[in-house]
Amino acid sequence: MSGLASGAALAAAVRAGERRALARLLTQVENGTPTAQAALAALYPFTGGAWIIGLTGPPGSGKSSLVNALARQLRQGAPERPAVSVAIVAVDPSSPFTGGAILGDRIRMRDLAGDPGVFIRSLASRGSLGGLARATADIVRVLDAAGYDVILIETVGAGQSEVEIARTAHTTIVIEAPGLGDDVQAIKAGLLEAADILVVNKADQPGADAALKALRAALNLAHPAARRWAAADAYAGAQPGPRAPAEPGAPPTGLWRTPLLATVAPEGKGLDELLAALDAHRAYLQASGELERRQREQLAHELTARLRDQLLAALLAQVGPEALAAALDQVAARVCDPGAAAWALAEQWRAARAPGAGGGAPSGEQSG
Ligand SMILES: Nc1nc2c(ncn2[C@@H]2O[C@H](COP(=O)(O)OP(=O)(O)OP(=O)(O)O)[C@@H](O)[C@H]2O)c(=O)[nH]1
Ligand SMILES: [Mg+2]
Repeated sequence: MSGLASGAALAAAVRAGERRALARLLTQVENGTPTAQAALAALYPFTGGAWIIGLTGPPGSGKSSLVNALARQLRQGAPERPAVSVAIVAVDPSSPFTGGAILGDRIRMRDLAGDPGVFIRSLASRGSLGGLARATADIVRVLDAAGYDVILIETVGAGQSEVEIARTAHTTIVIEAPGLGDDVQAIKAGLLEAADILVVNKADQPGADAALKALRAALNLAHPAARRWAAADAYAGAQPGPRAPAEPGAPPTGLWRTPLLATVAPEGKGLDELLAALDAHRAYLQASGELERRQREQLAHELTARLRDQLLAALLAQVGPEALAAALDQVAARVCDPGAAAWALAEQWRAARAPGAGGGAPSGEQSG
Protein backbone atom coordinates (compact mmCIF):
# COMPACT_ATOMS: atom_id res chain seq x y z
CA MET A 1 0.00 0.00 0.00
CA SER A 2 1.26 3.50 -0.74
CA GLY A 3 1.96 5.90 2.10
CA LEU A 4 -1.11 7.87 1.12
CA ALA A 5 -3.47 4.88 1.07
CA SER A 6 -2.09 3.30 4.24
CA GLY A 7 -2.15 6.71 5.94
CA ALA A 8 -5.81 7.19 5.10
CA ALA A 9 -6.64 3.68 6.28
CA LEU A 10 -4.77 4.19 9.56
CA ALA A 11 -6.46 7.55 10.10
CA ALA A 12 -9.88 5.97 9.57
CA ALA A 13 -9.07 3.15 12.00
CA VAL A 14 -7.85 5.66 14.59
CA ARG A 15 -11.07 7.64 14.22
CA ALA A 16 -13.00 4.40 14.69
CA GLY A 17 -11.28 3.94 18.05
CA GLU A 18 -8.95 1.04 17.21
CA ARG A 19 -6.20 1.10 19.78
CA ARG A 20 -3.77 -1.02 17.82
CA ALA A 21 -4.09 1.23 14.80
CA LEU A 22 -3.46 4.18 17.12
CA ALA A 23 -0.29 2.60 18.51
CA ARG A 24 0.88 1.77 15.00
CA LEU A 25 0.25 5.28 13.73
CA LEU A 26 2.11 6.82 16.67
CA THR A 27 5.16 4.72 15.79
CA GLN A 28 4.91 5.97 12.19
CA VAL A 29 4.66 9.53 13.48
CA GLU A 30 7.76 9.06 15.63
CA ASN A 31 9.62 7.79 12.58
CA GLY A 32 8.32 10.59 10.37
CA THR A 33 7.13 8.31 7.57
CA PRO A 34 5.06 9.33 4.50
CA THR A 35 2.23 7.20 5.94
CA ALA A 36 2.30 9.33 9.08
CA GLN A 37 2.21 12.50 7.01
CA ALA A 38 -0.84 11.32 5.07
CA ALA A 39 -2.60 10.22 8.26
CA LEU A 40 -1.84 13.51 10.03
CA ALA A 41 -3.29 15.44 7.10
CA ALA A 42 -6.45 13.30 7.20
CA LEU A 43 -6.81 13.65 10.98
CA TYR A 44 -6.09 17.36 11.33
CA PRO A 45 -9.69 18.54 10.74
CA PHE A 46 -10.75 16.35 13.68
CA THR A 47 -8.34 17.94 16.15
CA GLY A 48 -9.06 20.78 18.54
CA GLY A 49 -11.37 18.94 20.91
CA ALA A 50 -8.84 17.83 23.51
CA TRP A 51 -7.63 19.80 26.50
CA ILE A 52 -3.86 19.55 26.52
CA ILE A 53 -2.10 19.78 29.87
CA GLY A 54 1.71 19.83 30.15
CA LEU A 55 3.49 18.80 33.36
CA THR A 56 7.13 19.68 33.67
CA GLY A 57 9.72 19.86 36.43
CA PRO A 58 13.06 18.52 37.59
CA PRO A 59 13.85 14.78 37.57
CA GLY A 60 12.22 12.96 40.46
CA SER A 61 9.92 15.82 41.47
CA GLY A 62 6.90 13.53 41.13
CA LYS A 63 5.60 14.30 37.64
CA SER A 64 4.67 10.69 36.87
CA SER A 65 3.03 10.27 40.28
CA LEU A 66 0.97 13.42 39.73
CA VAL A 67 0.07 12.42 36.17
CA ASN A 68 -1.17 9.07 37.51
CA ALA A 69 -3.16 10.67 40.28
CA LEU A 70 -4.67 13.22 37.89
CA ALA A 71 -5.51 10.55 35.32
CA ARG A 72 -7.28 8.47 37.96
CA GLN A 73 -9.34 11.42 39.16
CA LEU A 74 -10.20 12.54 35.63
CA ARG A 75 -11.31 9.00 34.77
CA GLN A 76 -13.47 8.84 37.86
CA GLY A 77 -15.09 12.21 37.44
CA ALA A 78 -16.96 14.12 40.13
CA PRO A 79 -20.44 15.61 40.50
CA GLU A 80 -19.33 18.86 38.84
CA ARG A 81 -16.88 17.21 36.46
CA PRO A 82 -17.96 14.35 34.17
CA ALA A 83 -15.56 11.43 33.71
CA VAL A 84 -13.33 11.90 30.67
CA SER A 85 -10.93 9.80 28.62
CA VAL A 86 -7.24 10.48 29.15
CA ALA A 87 -4.12 10.04 27.04
CA ILE A 88 -0.67 10.31 28.61
CA VAL A 89 2.47 11.22 26.68
CA ALA A 90 5.75 10.95 28.61
CA VAL A 91 8.57 12.83 26.91
CA ASP A 92 12.16 12.68 28.05
CA PRO A 93 14.40 15.01 26.11
CA SER A 94 17.51 14.13 28.11
CA SER A 95 18.34 10.60 27.06
CA PRO A 96 17.38 8.12 24.35
CA PHE A 97 16.97 5.32 26.91
CA THR A 98 15.18 7.18 29.60
CA GLY A 99 15.00 5.97 33.15
CA GLY A 100 12.32 8.47 34.05
CA ALA A 101 9.74 8.01 31.32
CA ILE A 102 10.05 4.24 31.36
CA LEU A 103 9.92 3.96 35.15
CA GLY A 104 6.93 6.28 35.22
CA ASP A 105 5.29 4.10 32.61
CA ARG A 106 5.82 0.99 34.68
CA ILE A 107 4.17 2.59 37.68
CA ARG A 108 1.31 3.67 35.45
CA MET A 109 0.95 0.26 33.83
CA ARG A 110 0.22 -1.20 37.23
CA ASP A 111 -2.38 1.45 37.97
CA LEU A 112 -4.11 2.39 34.80
CA ALA A 113 -3.51 -0.50 32.43
CA GLY A 114 -6.67 -2.25 31.33
CA ASP A 115 -8.74 0.93 31.42
CA PRO A 116 -9.96 1.44 27.85
CA GLY A 117 -10.37 5.16 28.57
CA VAL A 118 -6.64 5.58 29.14
CA PHE A 119 -3.89 5.49 26.54
CA ILE A 120 -0.21 5.76 27.48
CA ARG A 121 2.72 6.50 25.21
CA SER A 122 6.31 7.37 25.98
CA LEU A 123 8.56 9.26 23.65
CA ALA A 124 12.31 9.26 24.06
CA SER A 125 14.78 11.74 22.72
CA ARG A 126 15.61 11.53 19.04
CA GLY A 127 17.71 14.15 17.40
CA SER A 128 17.10 17.79 18.16
CA LEU A 129 14.86 19.32 20.77
CA GLY A 130 12.95 21.02 17.96
CA GLY A 131 12.43 17.62 16.34
CA LEU A 132 11.18 16.21 19.63
CA ALA A 133 8.82 19.12 20.16
CA ARG A 134 7.38 18.64 16.68
CA ALA A 135 7.02 14.87 17.13
CA THR A 136 5.23 15.59 20.43
CA ALA A 137 2.90 18.06 18.74
CA ASP A 138 2.04 15.50 16.05
CA ILE A 139 1.50 12.72 18.58
CA VAL A 140 -0.78 14.96 20.60
CA ARG A 141 -2.74 15.76 17.42
CA VAL A 142 -3.27 12.08 16.68
CA LEU A 143 -4.50 11.48 20.24
CA ASP A 144 -6.74 14.53 19.97
CA ALA A 145 -8.29 13.26 16.72
CA ALA A 146 -8.64 9.81 18.30
CA GLY A 147 -11.09 11.45 20.67
CA TYR A 148 -9.22 11.64 24.00
CA ASP A 149 -10.75 14.40 26.08
CA VAL A 150 -7.64 15.26 28.07
CA ILE A 151 -4.02 14.76 27.03
CA LEU A 152 -1.39 14.90 29.76
CA ILE A 153 2.18 15.51 28.58
CA GLU A 154 4.94 14.75 31.08
CA THR A 155 8.39 16.13 30.34
CA VAL A 156 11.54 16.46 32.40
CA GLY A 157 12.29 20.12 32.90
CA ALA A 158 15.55 20.60 31.08
CA GLY A 159 15.71 24.32 30.37
CA GLN A 160 14.35 24.99 26.91
CA SER A 161 12.00 22.02 27.02
CA GLU A 162 9.54 23.73 29.38
CA VAL A 163 9.13 26.51 26.89
CA GLU A 164 8.60 24.05 24.06
CA ILE A 165 6.05 22.10 26.08
CA ALA A 166 4.26 25.27 27.03
CA ARG A 167 3.93 25.86 23.29
CA THR A 168 2.20 22.49 22.87
CA ALA A 169 -0.06 22.60 25.93
CA HIS A 170 -3.09 24.72 26.76
CA THR A 171 -2.27 24.58 30.45
CA THR A 172 1.24 24.10 31.83
CA ILE A 173 1.82 22.79 35.35
CA VAL A 174 5.33 23.31 36.69
CA ILE A 175 6.25 20.91 39.49
CA GLU A 176 8.88 21.50 42.12
CA ALA A 177 9.83 19.40 45.12
CA PRO A 178 11.87 20.07 48.24
CA GLY A 179 15.26 18.47 48.65
CA LEU A 180 16.23 18.26 45.00
CA GLY A 181 19.34 20.30 45.61
CA ASP A 182 19.80 23.93 44.78
CA ASP A 183 16.51 25.68 45.56
CA VAL A 184 17.58 28.89 43.89
CA GLN A 185 18.43 26.99 40.73
CA ALA A 186 14.95 25.53 40.78
CA ILE A 187 13.34 28.95 40.83
CA LYS A 188 14.49 29.96 37.39
CA ALA A 189 12.53 32.81 35.92
CA GLY A 190 11.87 30.84 32.74
CA LEU A 191 10.25 28.10 34.75
CA LEU A 192 7.92 30.53 36.49
CA GLU A 193 6.96 32.19 33.24
CA ALA A 194 6.05 28.85 31.69
CA ALA A 195 3.80 27.98 34.65
CA ASP A 196 0.03 28.44 34.54
CA ILE A 197 -0.11 26.43 37.76
CA LEU A 198 2.82 25.97 40.13
CA VAL A 199 2.94 22.88 42.35
CA VAL A 200 5.26 21.96 45.20
CA ASN A 201 4.94 18.20 45.32
CA LYS A 202 6.35 16.03 48.14
CA ALA A 203 4.81 18.47 50.59
CA ASP A 204 5.27 15.72 53.21
CA GLN A 205 9.06 16.09 52.96
CA PRO A 206 11.29 18.43 54.98
CA GLY A 207 11.87 21.74 53.26
CA ALA A 208 8.43 21.92 51.65
CA ASP A 209 7.44 25.04 53.57
CA ALA A 210 10.67 26.78 52.63
CA ALA A 211 10.16 25.85 48.97
CA LEU A 212 6.58 27.17 49.07
CA LYS A 213 7.70 30.39 50.69
CA ALA A 214 10.50 30.93 48.20
CA LEU A 215 8.24 30.24 45.26
CA ARG A 216 5.50 32.48 46.62
CA ALA A 217 8.02 35.31 46.89
CA ALA A 218 9.43 34.64 43.44
CA LEU A 219 5.92 34.57 41.95
CA ASN A 220 4.93 37.84 43.55
CA LEU A 221 8.15 39.54 42.52
CA ALA A 222 8.89 38.09 39.14
CA HIS A 223 5.53 37.56 37.55
CA PRO A 224 4.31 40.77 35.98
CA ALA A 225 0.84 39.36 35.40
CA ALA A 226 0.66 38.35 39.06
CA ARG A 227 1.69 41.85 40.06
CA ARG A 228 -1.12 43.37 38.05
CA TRP A 229 -3.46 40.79 39.48
CA ALA A 230 -2.31 41.48 42.98
CA ALA A 231 -3.13 45.14 42.45
CA ALA A 232 -6.56 44.28 41.06
CA ASP A 233 -7.20 41.92 43.97
CA ALA A 234 -6.25 44.53 46.51
CA TYR A 235 -8.63 46.94 44.83
CA ALA A 236 -11.48 44.45 44.77
CA GLY A 237 -10.70 43.05 48.20
CA ALA A 238 -10.49 39.60 46.59
CA GLN A 239 -8.72 36.55 47.97
CA PRO A 240 -5.56 35.36 46.24
CA GLY A 241 -5.74 32.24 44.11
CA PRO A 242 -7.40 31.28 40.87
CA ARG A 243 -10.15 33.68 39.98
CA ALA A 244 -13.65 32.33 39.61
CA PRO A 245 -14.64 31.70 35.99
CA ALA A 246 -16.04 34.78 34.31
CA GLU A 247 -19.78 35.05 33.80
CA PRO A 248 -20.88 34.14 30.29
CA GLY A 249 -20.77 37.32 28.24
CA ALA A 250 -18.57 39.11 30.75
CA PRO A 251 -15.69 41.14 29.30
CA PRO A 252 -12.46 39.16 28.96
CA THR A 253 -10.45 39.24 32.16
CA GLY A 254 -7.15 39.07 30.30
CA LEU A 255 -4.94 38.13 33.21
CA TRP A 256 -4.31 34.91 35.06
CA ARG A 257 -2.62 34.70 38.39
CA THR A 258 -0.52 31.54 38.65
CA PRO A 259 -1.75 29.64 41.72
CA LEU A 260 0.80 27.95 43.98
CA LEU A 261 -0.31 24.60 45.36
CA ALA A 262 1.12 21.88 47.61
CA THR A 263 0.59 18.19 46.86
CA VAL A 264 1.53 14.73 48.10
CA ALA A 265 0.94 12.80 44.91
CA PRO A 266 0.98 9.20 46.20
CA GLU A 267 -1.61 10.07 48.88
CA GLY A 268 -3.72 12.23 46.59
CA LYS A 269 -3.27 15.20 48.93
CA GLY A 270 -3.90 18.52 47.22
CA LEU A 271 -5.37 16.77 44.20
CA ASP A 272 -8.80 18.39 44.57
CA GLU A 273 -7.19 21.82 44.68
CA LEU A 274 -5.10 20.99 41.62
CA LEU A 275 -8.16 19.82 39.70
CA ALA A 276 -10.02 22.98 40.74
CA ALA A 277 -7.12 25.12 39.53
CA LEU A 278 -7.10 23.22 36.24
CA ASP A 279 -10.83 23.79 35.79
CA ALA A 280 -10.40 27.47 36.62
CA HIS A 281 -7.57 27.83 34.12
CA ARG A 282 -9.59 26.15 31.41
CA ALA A 283 -12.55 28.42 32.11
CA TYR A 284 -10.22 31.42 32.04
CA LEU A 285 -8.70 30.33 28.71
CA GLN A 286 -12.13 30.09 27.16
CA ALA A 287 -13.70 33.17 28.70
CA SER A 288 -10.77 35.50 28.05
CA GLY A 289 -10.10 34.52 24.46
CA GLU A 290 -6.63 33.47 25.57
CA LEU A 291 -7.19 29.93 24.26
CA GLU A 292 -7.62 31.17 20.72
CA ARG A 293 -4.71 33.59 21.06
CA ARG A 294 -2.43 30.87 22.44
CA GLN A 295 -3.36 28.37 19.78
CA ARG A 296 -2.72 30.90 17.04
CA GLU A 297 0.65 31.78 18.52
CA GLN A 298 1.57 28.10 18.84
CA LEU A 299 0.56 27.43 15.25
CA ALA A 300 2.47 30.47 14.01
CA HIS A 301 5.57 29.22 15.81
CA GLU A 302 5.18 25.73 14.40
CA LEU A 303 4.41 26.89 10.88
CA THR A 304 7.47 29.15 10.86
CA ALA A 305 9.71 26.44 12.25
CA ARG A 306 8.52 23.91 9.68
CA LEU A 307 8.82 26.43 6.85
CA ARG A 308 12.33 27.34 8.00
CA ASP A 309 13.34 23.67 7.85
CA GLN A 310 11.87 23.19 4.39
CA LEU A 311 13.36 26.36 2.96
CA LEU A 312 16.72 25.62 4.48
CA ALA A 313 16.75 22.11 3.01
CA ALA A 314 15.74 23.47 -0.40
CA LEU A 315 18.37 26.21 -0.31
CA LEU A 316 21.09 23.85 0.85
CA ALA A 317 20.20 21.57 -2.04
CA GLN A 318 20.60 24.54 -4.41
CA VAL A 319 23.99 25.38 -2.96
CA GLY A 320 24.86 21.75 -3.59
CA PRO A 321 26.91 19.20 -1.68
CA GLU A 322 29.98 19.74 -3.92
CA ALA A 323 30.19 23.46 -3.20
CA LEU A 324 29.64 22.78 0.51
CA ALA A 325 32.37 20.09 0.53
CA ALA A 326 34.79 22.40 -1.29
CA ALA A 327 34.13 25.17 1.20
CA LEU A 328 34.61 22.74 4.08
CA ASP A 329 37.99 21.70 2.63
CA GLN A 330 39.06 25.33 2.61
CA VAL A 331 37.88 25.89 6.17
CA ALA A 332 39.54 22.68 7.41
CA ALA A 333 42.80 23.70 5.70
CA ARG A 334 42.50 27.11 7.39
CA VAL A 335 42.55 28.87 4.06
CA CYS A 336 39.22 30.47 4.82
CA ASP A 337 37.38 31.02 8.10
CA PRO A 338 33.86 29.56 8.53
CA GLY A 339 32.15 32.96 8.46
CA ALA A 340 33.82 34.03 5.23
CA ALA A 341 33.24 30.61 3.64
CA ALA A 342 29.51 30.73 4.47
CA TRP A 343 29.31 34.28 3.14
CA ALA A 344 31.04 33.28 -0.11
CA LEU A 345 28.65 30.35 -0.58
CA ALA A 346 25.65 32.59 0.00
CA GLU A 347 27.06 35.12 -2.45
CA GLN A 348 27.50 32.44 -5.11
CA TRP A 349 23.92 31.33 -4.53
CA ARG A 350 22.62 34.88 -4.79
CA ALA A 351 24.60 35.58 -7.97
CA ALA A 352 23.26 32.38 -9.55
CA ARG A 353 19.69 33.53 -8.82
CA ALA A 354 20.13 37.13 -9.97
CA PRO A 355 18.05 38.19 -13.01
CA GLY A 356 19.85 37.27 -16.21
CA ALA A 357 21.92 34.59 -14.52
CA GLY A 358 19.42 31.93 -15.57
CA GLY A 359 19.19 30.79 -12.00
CA GLY A 360 15.46 30.53 -11.79
CA ALA A 361 14.56 34.09 -10.82
CA PRO A 362 11.70 35.54 -12.83
CA SER A 363 13.12 37.25 -15.91
CA GLY A 364 11.87 39.78 -18.40
CA GLU A 365 10.05 43.09 -18.04
CA GLN A 366 6.45 43.21 -17.06
CA SER A 367 4.33 44.56 -19.83
CA GLY A 368 1.80 47.15 -18.98
N1 LIG B 1 7.36 11.38 49.91
C1 LIG B 1 6.88 11.58 48.68
N2 LIG B 1 7.37 10.89 47.65
C2 LIG B 1 6.86 11.12 46.43
C3 LIG B 1 5.84 12.07 46.21
N3 LIG B 1 5.56 12.09 44.90
C4 LIG B 1 6.36 11.19 44.30
N4 LIG B 1 7.15 10.59 45.22
C5 LIG B 1 8.18 9.57 44.97
O1 LIG B 1 9.27 10.18 44.31
C6 LIG B 1 9.85 9.31 43.36
C7 LIG B 1 9.86 9.98 41.99
O2 LIG B 1 8.53 10.14 41.58
P1 LIG B 1 8.13 10.20 40.04
O3 LIG B 1 6.66 10.41 40.00
O4 LIG B 1 8.67 9.04 39.31
O5 LIG B 1 8.91 11.51 39.61
P2 LIG B 1 9.15 12.09 38.14
O6 LIG B 1 9.23 13.56 38.27
O7 LIG B 1 8.16 11.53 37.20
O8 LIG B 1 10.58 11.50 37.82
P3 LIG B 1 11.33 11.43 36.40
O9 LIG B 1 10.30 11.05 35.37
O10 LIG B 1 12.37 10.40 36.60
O11 LIG B 1 11.90 12.78 36.15
C8 LIG B 1 9.04 8.04 43.40
O12 LIG B 1 9.68 7.11 44.23
C9 LIG B 1 7.72 8.48 44.01
O13 LIG B 1 7.07 7.45 44.71
C10 LIG B 1 5.35 12.80 47.34
O14 LIG B 1 4.47 13.65 47.25
N5 LIG B 1 5.90 12.51 48.55
MG1 LIG C 1 8.43 10.47 35.40
